[in-house]
Amino acid sequence: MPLLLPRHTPDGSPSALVSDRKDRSVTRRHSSFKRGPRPASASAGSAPRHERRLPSKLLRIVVFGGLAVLIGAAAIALVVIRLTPPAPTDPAALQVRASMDGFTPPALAVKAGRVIKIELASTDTSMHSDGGGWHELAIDALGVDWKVGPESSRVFELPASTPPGTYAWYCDICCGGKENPSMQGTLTVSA
Ligand SMILES: [Cu+2]
Repeated sequence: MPLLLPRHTPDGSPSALVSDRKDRSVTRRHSSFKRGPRPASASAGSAPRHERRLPSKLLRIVVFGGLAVLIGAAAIALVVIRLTPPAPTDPAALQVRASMDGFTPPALAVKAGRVIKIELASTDTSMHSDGGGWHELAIDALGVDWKVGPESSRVFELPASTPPGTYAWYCDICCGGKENPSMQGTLTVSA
């Protein structure tokens, strides 16, 4: 009887206790592994990594952002420089700007009986493979063939004796020649 009772009850409980103790020790070890050394090493190792990564990321963002801003500013500057005509040398002259995009303005209207001064400017640079930035204002009917170099201007004159009429002008240097509609314009001389 006494043998049976201890066998039965201690058989279950001691083993259970042992197993419990083992489990606790295991969980302790586990927890000690999880909460103890691991987090310490992980936090010690990963936190500085994060701190190291953040500045490098910021640096990349700053560098790439700066490069993007610089490239954008350079592109805008190039466009502005290209679109900015040379300053008129003769404010009294009619201003005509020529570029690969055409003439600005594409039409002029003047009164007959007086000298017509026209300042022709090229806003294109010499880097243009088509014509090298040179443009022309030619009016066959008047024997006019004015030419201007890249990023420069010249003042030309039509005599006061120019008869009233509508004269087509063209540039035959660039953009496929005088057949290109954008390289054409009209001078109207009214009586
Ligand atoms: Cu032209």
